Amino acid sequence: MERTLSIVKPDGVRKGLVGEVIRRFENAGLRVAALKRVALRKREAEAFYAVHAEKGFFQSLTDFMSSGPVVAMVLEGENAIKRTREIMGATNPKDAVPGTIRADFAEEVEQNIVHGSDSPDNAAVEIAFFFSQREIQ
Ligand code: IDP
Ligand code: MG
Repeated sequence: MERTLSIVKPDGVRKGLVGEVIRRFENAGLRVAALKRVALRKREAEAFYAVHAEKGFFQSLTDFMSSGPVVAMVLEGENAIKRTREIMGATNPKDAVPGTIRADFAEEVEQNIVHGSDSPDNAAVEIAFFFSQREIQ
């Protein structure tokens, strides 16, 4: 059993893809252990993506991530981190395998619909960023 943090990004919420994204995770056998809709402030988006602070796209990415509400969730299951990222597809939708969320719904690398943690350590930090212990069942 493993937990990961996924986010339907502001473009996914604007396009009405919250249910579709959750459906794909649930169809793969992942369980939604926590869920919330939240509007990130610019500073919060910068903190969440601090690992990318030196990248050229950091300002644009954090503007985008604070441009509207997101839906954050904790997903639970065997190999949840790897499986969530497989269902999401590659970062750049041009490289993503057809049938993945990013291949099916994203048009460009920045506004790519969905986030998923990339390691157990990052999953723990990212889950704690959005959820308190009592919000995770
Ligand atoms: P990931 O979301 O697949 O883990 P990361 O490399 O961790 O990809 O990048 C975090 C997010 O930053 C991406 O999901 C995407 O929104 C954005 N991003 C990544 N690379 C680029 C880029 O080259 N240009 C613009 N935005 C990017
Ligand atoms: Mg990443």
